[in-house]
Amino acid sequence: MASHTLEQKAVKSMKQDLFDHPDFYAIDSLLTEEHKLIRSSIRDFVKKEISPYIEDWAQRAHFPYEIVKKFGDIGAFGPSIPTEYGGGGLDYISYGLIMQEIERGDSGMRSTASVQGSLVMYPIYKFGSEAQRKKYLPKLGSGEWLGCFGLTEPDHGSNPSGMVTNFRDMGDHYLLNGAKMWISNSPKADVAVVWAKNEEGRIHGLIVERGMEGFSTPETHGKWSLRASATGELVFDNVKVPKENLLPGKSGLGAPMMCLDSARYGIAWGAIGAAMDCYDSARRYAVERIQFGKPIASFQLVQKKLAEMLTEITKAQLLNWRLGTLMNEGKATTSQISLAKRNNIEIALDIAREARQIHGGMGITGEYPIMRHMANLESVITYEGTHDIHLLILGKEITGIQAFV
Ligand code: TGC
Ligand code: FAD
Repeated sequence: MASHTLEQKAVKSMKQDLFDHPDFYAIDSLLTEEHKLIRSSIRDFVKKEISPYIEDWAQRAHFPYEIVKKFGDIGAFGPSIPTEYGGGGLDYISYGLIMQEIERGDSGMRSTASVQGSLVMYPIYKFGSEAQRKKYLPKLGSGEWLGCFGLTEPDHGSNPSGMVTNFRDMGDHYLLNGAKMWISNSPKADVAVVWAKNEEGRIHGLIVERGMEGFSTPETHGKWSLRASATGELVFDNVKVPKENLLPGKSGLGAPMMCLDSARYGIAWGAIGAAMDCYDSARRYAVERIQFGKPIASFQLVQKKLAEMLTEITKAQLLNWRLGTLMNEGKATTSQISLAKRNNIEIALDIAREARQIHGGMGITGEYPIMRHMANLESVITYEGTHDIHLLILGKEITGIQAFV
């Protein structure tokens, strides 16, 4: 195979996704039968509905909108939200495994799922009124509607508490003004959970619906990363938001930060999915590719790369499993989640870079998933809190001193 032409390789990679996960420390024995069943059903879905098409979508910067309904059908949206509200009613290990498998396919696809579940359904479930839960959650859970989460602004990324998007109480409605930037799903979203300040400067969540006058969602073009995910802005020009669209359950920065805890947890698992795909591809390629009359896998320097990849993946799998058990017990802290997100994305990026080396020139092509994962991970290491912000969250935990300002 490794001496085939580019065209032959393209045909082969389009047809076959042979991925299997490494389980060097028998972590599967810590999972329940239900966990394994969920993982294998999502993996089958990814092999059938994502792997054959993802290179083409990414090359064309195309967001496959039809995937939204399909994700709804397989329970990828809001796995840990109760079933009566359109979620999966599953535990956090299941949620993690779902994110891992989807990101194994593509980080942009996982973005679509984790934004919908952790950043749109979760705040409506956690802070919404019963009427809001009933109106929005079933449609979001089934994929009939797509949602997005607006926290970041052009001038306030790492420091969301400085946001300037604001709303005024006009008696029978709120008047919303401002803009959000870098918003996953926004160009196609039916609803947006938007974080804005009231007249007193207190942050609240508002549900803004497509079609409200003065609300637009321009798409962001020219990304080299997450090319199969739709990213855009949210622009509010005197948008009249009905009063019943304010999330009543919690205000202050703590509300969006709680959503981020859930999403960052999912990303910690997702990143390992991307890392495992790179490792799996590199291992297969190394065994098949002949140079100097031998498989390149027989050279010590190649074995070193593979051994180090497996070591880091195994450590990250253990980290995720333990964090998942803490999440299930309601004991996981923000800084524990930061540690896992930070570590797992860093090692996933390192693994993608090493896997790229093992694939030689082929590693830069779309015939293998490596460059796509690597470019995607450059967004994943920045969104939901940059690598350095997570380090500072850990620094504050260790020292009791915050070093953000
Ligand atoms: P700080 O003073 O630390 O806290 C302000 C208030 O918030 C409370 N709080 C939390 N509450 C619950 N859970 C948490 N995890 C919380 N973190 C903070 C805190 O107790 C305090 O409450 P109160 O009542 O005392 O006022 O806030 P700070 O302004 O110093 O900022 C801290 C910092 C820098 C760590 C935080 O702002 C941060 O994490 N910045 C990064 C921003 C970020 O992650 N943005 C993500 C945008 S969404 C996104 O990227 C989606 S991509 C999705 C995809 O496509 O997959
Ligand atoms: P900045 O905050 O300007 O940071 C730039 C650099 O400065 C970073 O290296 C950072 O670590 C460093 N820095 C900043 N402050 C400090 C400090 N105090 N100490 C040390 N270093 C510091 N946001 C949403 O709300 N919803 C979404 O759906 C969403 N999706 C996204 C999708 C993509 C593809 C991308 C790229 C981003 C998305 N984001 C989203 C935004 C994302 O959360 C922000 O990009 C991120 O929080 C960083 O903000 P920033 O880009 O403004 O960088």
